[in-house]
Amino acid sequence: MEYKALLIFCFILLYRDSKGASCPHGWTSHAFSCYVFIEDLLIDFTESTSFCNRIQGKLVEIESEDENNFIRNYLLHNTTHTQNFWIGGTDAVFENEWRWMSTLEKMGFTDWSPTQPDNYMSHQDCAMFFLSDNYHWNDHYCDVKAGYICEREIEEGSSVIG
Ligand SMILES: [Ca+2]
Ligand SMILES: [Ca+2]
Repeated sequence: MEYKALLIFCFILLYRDSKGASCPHGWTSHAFSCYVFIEDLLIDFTESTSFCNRIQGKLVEIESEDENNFIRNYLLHNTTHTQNFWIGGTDAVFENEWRWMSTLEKMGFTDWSPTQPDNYMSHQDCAMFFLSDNYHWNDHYCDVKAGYICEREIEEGSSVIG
């Protein structure tokens, strides 16, 4: 009985969460994050990281297939379909040890294109959604200019939960 009550309570929290949660203007919500997709000002990996930090976010970090599907679908259907998009992951420290920038944690979920990462010419250290591979991931030269996706936590409104 208590277990059931707990389940209902969690459901209400989640429901309120999704109803009351909001993203800043111009950002798109999915699950517990807000995303902004930028393809009009193409910049390199380092510039993308600082740009996202300046707008209180981070270069997108993808923890699950669900999150990846959401972003890929967005890129395939809601962009001009002409650009690559930086992801906040790099193997610049140790070759072929891919980590997320904000935490330096090793990547769990990945969606590399079948032939990637190939570290082409021995210095491709930054991850991106690659247009030519139908927006699966590729490692590319970090100084290449591309679009980018910033991510930030969804705002809970006035209520503070857990
Ligand atoms: Ca590399
Ligand atoms: Ca590559």
